[in-house]
Amino acid sequence: MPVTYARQGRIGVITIDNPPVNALSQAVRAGLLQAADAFAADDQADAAVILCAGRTWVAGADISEFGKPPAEPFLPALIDRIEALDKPVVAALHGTALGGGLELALGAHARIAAPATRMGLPEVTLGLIPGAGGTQRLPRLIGTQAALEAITSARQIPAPEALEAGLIDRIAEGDLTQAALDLAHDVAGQPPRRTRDLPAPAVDPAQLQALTERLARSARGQIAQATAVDAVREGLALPFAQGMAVERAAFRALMDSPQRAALIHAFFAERAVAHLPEIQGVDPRPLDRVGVIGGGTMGAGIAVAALLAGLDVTLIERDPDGAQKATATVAGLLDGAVTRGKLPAARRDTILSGAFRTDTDYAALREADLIIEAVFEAMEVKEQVFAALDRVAKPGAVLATNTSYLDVNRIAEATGRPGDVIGLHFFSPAHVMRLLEVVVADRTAPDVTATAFALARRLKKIAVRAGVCDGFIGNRILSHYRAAVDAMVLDGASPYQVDRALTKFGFAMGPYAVSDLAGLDIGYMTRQRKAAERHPRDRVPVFADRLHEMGRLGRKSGRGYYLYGNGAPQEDPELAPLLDRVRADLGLTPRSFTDEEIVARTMAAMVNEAARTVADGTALRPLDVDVVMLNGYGFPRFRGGPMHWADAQGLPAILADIDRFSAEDDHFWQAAPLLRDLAAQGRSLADLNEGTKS
Ligand code: T1G
Repeated sequence: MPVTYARQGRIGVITIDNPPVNALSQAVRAGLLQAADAFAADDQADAAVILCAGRTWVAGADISEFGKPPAEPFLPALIDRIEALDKPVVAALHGTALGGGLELALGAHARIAAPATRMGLPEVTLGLIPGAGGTQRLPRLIGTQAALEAITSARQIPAPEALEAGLIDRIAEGDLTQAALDLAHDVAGQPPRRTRDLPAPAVDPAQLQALTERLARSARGQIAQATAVDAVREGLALPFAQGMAVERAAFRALMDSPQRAALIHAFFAERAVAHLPEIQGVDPRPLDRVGVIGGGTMGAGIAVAALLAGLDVTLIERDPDGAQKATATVAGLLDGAVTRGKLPAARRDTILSGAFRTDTDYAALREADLIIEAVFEAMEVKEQVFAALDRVAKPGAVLATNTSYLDVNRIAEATGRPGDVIGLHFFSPAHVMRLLEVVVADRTAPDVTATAFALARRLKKIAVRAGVCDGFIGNRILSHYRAAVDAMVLDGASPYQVDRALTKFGFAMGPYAVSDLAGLDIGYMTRQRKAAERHPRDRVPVFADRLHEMGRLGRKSGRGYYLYGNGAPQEDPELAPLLDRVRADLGLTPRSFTDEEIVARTMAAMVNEAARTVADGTALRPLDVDVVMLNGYGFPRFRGGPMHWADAQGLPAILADIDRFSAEDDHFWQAAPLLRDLAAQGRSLADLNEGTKS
């Protein structure tokens, strides 16, 4: 039974026990209804406490039920039943009281929280709005503006702030259950304070307008946030019951939206990626002492990510000067974390005086459990590093390379312990980006893979398993759809139009702005590296080579595709004539592209190469590709990732696009057999995500 009712003295105790997060499944809702009725009928109980077993108060509705036929009792009605009781009910919060869990607490007559409790209404992150009274009760407790800020930001509110705002009545000193019982005793015999009966707070149209304008930028393309603002504004102007009807109608409409399906797919996919058969039941190796080789941007970022996770880090540089520079970089990144309020200053000081050290001798890595190499991206250099590590590292140490494309099998062969070697492809900045591609080589031992996933959990990153190939999952797909957009520019499209079309589609940045950010020399070196294997029909973005030769490297040189001054990047009037000259030299007659065609070609190329990565096992499932593209490449989250998006478009439609484009270039545009097979069988890419809840 996930919900029980008992009595301690004259206080009823309702306990929810539904691991792992006490989600409000149908069984929990039914159990709560029965417990509320039992309490109401218990004339020995003057008040009641609702509390949760396990690590957290209710963390929300049961997301795995979404998309299925709704089952009674519905949450709003259950909360109304509890609120309507004529004896007071106290909610005792701990852990993360989120979504429907917080809404349940708002229906209680008093709320007490353990000091470390965090609470919030994160529904907009799932493409929804609070659907069980949050838009109508929360403003009544903390005011319209504060409620809307909480709902549209989905942020978690710490208990002290919640107390200050009036969201909770007490912070428990000592044992939460006892403190909740004490509060119940204090309110017993008093008329229950029903949130619904509190006066609806004022709504300031100017504040709402300002919030709406902010959301148009911060939540560009998403519908849930604006819907929440409307539900609060319209609902608060009506009596409570009618306000609830406004909320319910808006909630149900969002429940049927593609954005809700996409965002919930993303939620479960980001958890499913760690469910790998090959590491089920496999214990990871120890992780406490980490060695990092190379103190450049990536090495320092990796070191800081490990330090922030409480790990001990020894960073190796070639000479004292390099070690000094690395220390300064690490200290600077930690200072940034302090400035952003992510790290207490005292913690930074203890890290720098204890958990972090540099050295110039590999011998300092003798005790390291895991060593991550982040040196220059050249196979010879990597092989030398790993041969040296083989001589120094203790037996069982995990030896990881941060390479972004090199052959991890070959790197492993540079050691006498290939089973201990794995790829850990961090994304820059490594102490911020959540994605970690775990590149499993042919001879990597399963417990080394398990160790990589345990490291990701420690670093609060999302690890995705990738096979060995040029570019693994993300960069391989990126280079393919980048070729599609470059071909459009060769054929007449403006890079600025491409960037605008793709940011309107929802990408955080367009590909040409990304090139300027990364540096045009990166793309230039990649093209040089791949030149030997270039197919005669591969189309080369010679305009990118021209810019590189002109020393226009992007942001770092103040000029790339865009001009960089003090304000926002500016379009460069000299780019169009340069493109015209390149097209003329190639004998190309430029044509125009619509924004729709720019999106269609980009997405068809992305989906096509993504399907190939799934077909050849580089990516385990389509959801692994989605997680990579959402967390490493700015793919719009409200579209769920390229694989989810392709299913939403319908694979036949994607194939029709590819066939249409193939008429112009049947070298680049060759439909992935997996797409053709699935379409022919009437199946979807999601069918390949078997065994997950997305
Ligand atoms: N429903 C179902 N399963 C859930 C769940 C939920 N709400 N939350 C977590 N899980 C599963 C998750 O899939 C994973 O499963 C396991 O629990 C541990 O989660 C009416 C409609 C609570 C902060 O959005 O933010 O209420 O992979 O790995 O890192 O208005 O889970 O082990 O099989 O994330 O410690 C609103 C979502 C729902 C909160 C814990 N609530 N959850 O993080 O563990 S909509 C949310 C989280 C709603 C109402 C509306 C986090 C967490 P598995 P985990 P964690």
